[in-house]
Amino acid sequence: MQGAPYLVSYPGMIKLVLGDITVQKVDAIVNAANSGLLGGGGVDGAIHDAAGPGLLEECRTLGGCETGGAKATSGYGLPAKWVFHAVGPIWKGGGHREDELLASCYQRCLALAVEKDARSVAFPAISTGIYRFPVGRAAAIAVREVKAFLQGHPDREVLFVCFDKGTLAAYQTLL
Ligand code: AR6
Repeated sequence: MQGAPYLVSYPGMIKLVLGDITVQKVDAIVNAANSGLLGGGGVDGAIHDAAGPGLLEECRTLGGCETGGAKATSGYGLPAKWVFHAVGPIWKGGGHREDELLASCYQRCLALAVEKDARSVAFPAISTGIYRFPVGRAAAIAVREVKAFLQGHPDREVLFVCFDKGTLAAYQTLL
């Protein structure tokens, strides 16, 4: 499912990729985790499988993470040096601060990118799978937060890695 990336030059660089986040050659990949940070299904399961058992061992030391937050670990067997484990909100109809909490995930991950000096960061569409956040609405928040970040950090590169064509189309409409 790998495709050639769509490039959008903003102040920095935004790349839109159809494919698997675990194979991306970037400094950091973002995981759509849950508050336990001990693995799960979806992209979380794929990242743990690809990284190997060292990732879960380090996750056990983190003490979980609140919704809207993110914590960093090493990448272990992944091409990426870092994994930023973000905890997106579960969609409950939109009246439970879901937008704000999702925006916070992107902000926290981008702050971790600065802290760890990760020049390139790949995001999955956080919360849009098992957590059922509407894809178009989530993509709009993701693009807004990344563009705001790149204004102040034009030397960075951000990838949106879409696992299916519907998700890709949502980002393409916005970019
Ligand atoms: N690469 C890129 N994107 C992927 C991949 C992959 N290998 N696999 C799935 N996606 P989800 P959530 C896409 O469900 O909604 C877990 O159990 C997927 O198609 O992974 O935030 C956690 O432990 C969708 O577009 O995450 C939590 O309990 C996007 O990644 C819960 O799921 C996010 O889907 C988090 O749910």
